[in-house]
Amino acid sequence: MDIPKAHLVDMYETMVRIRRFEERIRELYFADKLPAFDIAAGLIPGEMHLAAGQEPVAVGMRPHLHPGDAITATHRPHHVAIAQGVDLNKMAAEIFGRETGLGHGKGGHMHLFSVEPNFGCSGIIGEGMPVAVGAAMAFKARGTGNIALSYFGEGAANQGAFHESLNLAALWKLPVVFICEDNAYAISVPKASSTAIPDNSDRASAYGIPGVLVPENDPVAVYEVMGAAMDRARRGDGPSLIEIKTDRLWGHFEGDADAYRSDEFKEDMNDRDPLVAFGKRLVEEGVLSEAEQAAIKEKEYATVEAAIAFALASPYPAPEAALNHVFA
Ligand SMILES: Cc1ncc(C[n+]2csc(CCOP(=O)(O)OP(=O)(O)O)c2C)c(N)n1
Repeated sequence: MDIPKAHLVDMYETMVRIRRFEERIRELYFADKLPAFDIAAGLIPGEMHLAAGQEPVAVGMRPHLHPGDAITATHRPHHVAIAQGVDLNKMAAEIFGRETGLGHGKGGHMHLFSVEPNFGCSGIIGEGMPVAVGAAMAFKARGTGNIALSYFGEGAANQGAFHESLNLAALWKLPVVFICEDNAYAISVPKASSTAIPDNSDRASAYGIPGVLVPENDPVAVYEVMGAAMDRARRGDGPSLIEIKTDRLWGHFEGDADAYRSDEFKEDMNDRDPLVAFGKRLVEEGVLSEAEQAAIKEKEYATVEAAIAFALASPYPAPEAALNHVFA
């Protein structure tokens, strides 16, 4: 692997932090919703979309980011937000609906917004793409040298916003990279039932921009492809479209019976868990020993616990603050 060791270690640490965060959110989400699943009950009422398995798509871009770059993500946003370095304490507090959260506890897990770093996401599918185009337009006009990244699912790639965003970004040569996280299912709908071609990256040619397919759910492959696309955008050569074949290890939302995916599909998917695979590869290539990986886990688990403790110790917003920070 012709990649600086510091970048490999950083990607591994970030993958561990993301996975642990998702595991702990999952535990606490269910803690008081069972035995009969009650979506409105508990510490985190409402839906929860977790990204365990999709860590490579998020960490691969991380070493190439510059301060001031903007990212938009989706209703499944935690991995990307963590990889960009969004404050974990404030993010956890937002998920638990607390006053100390990124949005003072009013946005919840699908509506995480941060100014520094510049991150946003939305429960509206396809919403982030035009927003990233707008950010890229501002960067170009101001000559900041920054770029925008837009993450979206393969289901969202069939929205009109996808085509409109690619067209304008290509026409105006904007510094933006579109990243399709293809986890093969949009809720319960397999990609082959919604999309006429197997790879969204092929759609790039319709807009005269590069389209690159990353067939492996592997941080190193993502690192290389994202590095080239981000450099290209930063140089002023315009946008790219990347499609990464990834795996959503858990249900579409927590509580999803996930009966639309066969046992065989799920077994194969779990056998290729990217965190396990990357850990093994780092041992084999002499980058990080098992003992070093165990030490990383201990450190990252403590970071996640501290964020959750911060959130749970924080107050809920006061009822009289209900209309503060509401703009529409
Ligand atoms: C505009 C809009 N239409 C429909 C929905 C309902 N919805 C929520 S998630 C989802 C599927 C998204 O699939 P994909 O884009 O592949 O992302 P994934 O869930 O696989 O990460 C849909 C249709 C929505 N939130 N917004």
